[in-house]
Amino acid sequence: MKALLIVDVQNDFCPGGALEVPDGDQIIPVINALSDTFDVVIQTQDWHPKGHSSFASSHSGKEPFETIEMPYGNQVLWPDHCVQGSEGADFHPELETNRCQLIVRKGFRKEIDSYSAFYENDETTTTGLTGYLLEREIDTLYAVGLATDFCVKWSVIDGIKEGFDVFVVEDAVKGIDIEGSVNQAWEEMLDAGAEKVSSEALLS
Ligand code: VGL
Ligand code: ZN
Repeated sequence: MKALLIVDVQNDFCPGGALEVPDGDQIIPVINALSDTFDVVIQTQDWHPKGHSSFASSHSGKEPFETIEMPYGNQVLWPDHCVQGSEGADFHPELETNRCQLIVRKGFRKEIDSYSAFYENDETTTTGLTGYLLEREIDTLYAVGLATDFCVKWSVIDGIKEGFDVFVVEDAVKGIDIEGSVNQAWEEMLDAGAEKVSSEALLS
């Protein structure tokens, strides 16, 4: 059984949002077309409390996109984004969400960021997604959404580590791209065992 995993298609990651991914909204029609063809659709939602430790504003003297050392390792600092209950945290209004069966919220612990749909950035704290997928007898994931170089990448790599077959739909993901991080993300995902696929191949 296969599932479509839609990562973080939220206002703050789309043009005009607090942490906008260039052209992030352009993938939405592709995702909507794909989601019609899947029996299981799962979404993730970045969902941070105010003052989250991944926000540059929580660290004096730090600017967005600088990095700091956290107890669990290196962490990029971000503009405040996807604050719980804010409009920026809402799914983009053009995203078709009615067929979604599960929403995995992540990043809700103040002290740990969480890029992946499976594990927080300490690579130990689970979101519970593996258990859900196993109980629903899902063995194959098709990953789409934002951002290629952060939440998509980590979800894909963790999904493979958890034993799932993972396809990444190349024209249904977009990245932030900090110093070549999108190309690097593709290399890491493919090295980990992900497969690249086009929406055209899936829809035909
Ligand atoms: C994301 C940075 C911070 C993402 C979330 O969805 O890729 N990136 N929080
Ligand atoms: Zn975030």
